[in-house]
Amino acid sequence: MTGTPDRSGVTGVVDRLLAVLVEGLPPDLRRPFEEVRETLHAPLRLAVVGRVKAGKSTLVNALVGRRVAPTAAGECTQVVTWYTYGSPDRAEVQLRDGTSRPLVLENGAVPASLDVPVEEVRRIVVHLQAGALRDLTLIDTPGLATLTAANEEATRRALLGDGSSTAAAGDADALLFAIREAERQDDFDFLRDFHRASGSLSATAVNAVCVLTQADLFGSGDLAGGDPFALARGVADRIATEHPTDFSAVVPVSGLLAQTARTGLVTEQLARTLRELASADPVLLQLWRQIGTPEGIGDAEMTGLWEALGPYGVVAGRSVAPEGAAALRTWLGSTSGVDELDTAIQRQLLPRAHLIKAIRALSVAATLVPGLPDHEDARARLETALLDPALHPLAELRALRLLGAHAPASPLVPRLEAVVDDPDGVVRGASGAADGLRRAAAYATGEATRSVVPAEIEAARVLARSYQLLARRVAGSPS
Ligand SMILES: Nc1nc2c(ncn2[C@@H]2O[C@H](COP(=O)(O)OP(=O)(O)O)[C@@H](O)[C@H]2O)c(=O)[nH]1
Ligand SMILES: [Mg+2]
Repeated sequence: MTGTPDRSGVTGVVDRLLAVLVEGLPPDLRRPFEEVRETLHAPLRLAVVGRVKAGKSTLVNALVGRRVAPTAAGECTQVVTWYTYGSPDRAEVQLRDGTSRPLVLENGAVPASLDVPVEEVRRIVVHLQAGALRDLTLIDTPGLATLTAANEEATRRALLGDGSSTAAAGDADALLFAIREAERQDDFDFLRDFHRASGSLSATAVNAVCVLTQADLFGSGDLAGGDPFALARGVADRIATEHPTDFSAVVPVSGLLAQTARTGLVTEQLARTLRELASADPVLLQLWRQIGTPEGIGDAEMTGLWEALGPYGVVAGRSVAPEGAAALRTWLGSTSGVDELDTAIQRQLLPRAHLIKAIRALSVAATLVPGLPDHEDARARLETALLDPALHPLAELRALRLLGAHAPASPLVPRLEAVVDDPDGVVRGASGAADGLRRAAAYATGEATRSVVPAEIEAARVLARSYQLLARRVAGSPS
């Protein structure tokens, strides 16, 4: 994944503001501000949330490109775990008392159980030299509605903060919502609870993507009911229609197939085994545990194949297997939906990472300011700073969020998205550059008077200012 540099200047402005606010203060008052300043320059923290066994850890492995998170049929992610870029590969357990101790990875993976009581653990941090983590820190969670209260509590604290002011906005910048079809109604109850509990961090189309997990298992388990991915797509489209304001995208994904594709499990040997099943009857294939493996294939081989690919992957993958392991990997990446999920993350979350982080930093700062000795002065400085034109992209993102909530079909949505995500492209596309941008500003101002929807009026005003600021930038630049 490639990061998008912050060309807007927002990060710098917020960073300087936070530094100025605590000038001359004692270290204990400065520390929380300094912590939040660091987050401005760190990769986006993307938390995977959802019910236990939704397939979160499997998805994390697929996105990281390694089988590093423990996955199991039972509940096994016990504590919140951060996967972050770093070299050499190593892990540590951070305890609630502020200390930390090294954690030995077992065959490159986080052990499924720890030698410390989970209540004492704040989080595990795993540093990996994995390209996918250069722009993202992935946070795996035990999941809400877990079997044990302690695990659920850990998830809530990680996402929603533990009540202390620094953690008030929680640890995550953005969310992947993992929803499993089999528990659909429950999952939406969960989403509602999450919204209620998370306040400012609620999932919105600006910072959340929904993943419909285990897409390979949709429909009837025997594959007689049709293509599970097509069924999953139908459900995903319906969720997207029903929740336009919650998610910027709803993507059906088979974490299992994605994990297999991306963690080196697709070998030529696996492709060969699959090829040998070419003529087997799909229905009998799925009964192999009861009636035995097809001729020439051992139990262990078949078990390995089944664990890596599941029934759909085995049956459908046979047509690709003759082309070899590389083709099978490509097919799995695309069929599993993980390529599409990557695209959603890269197009919808990463380009906005600096804005999402800045908004979060400012809201944390706002909660910290009342605790400062000179808080009247600090508040005034914070409010003045918010008027800086360099922070206009934050107003754009807020307007986009509002528009998403109240007028998702507005023609202003794509235009706001363009100024948020690709201001340079907007400048290039404006015929006559500065003049073109000024005309666009005038048009947007007109829209503000034509519309009767408050969110749209606000968006049009914000957009007019965006074009004006871009026009000023173009007119003022030397070229
Ligand atoms: N067939 C299939 N099984 C999956 C998929 N994702 C996860 N699983 C299985 O579901 C179980 C729970 O997965 P896990 O990732 O540990 O769930 P978590 O509790 O949400 O982290 C494991 O046995 C996985 O192998 C998937 O996409 N397809
Ligand atoms: Mg897990």
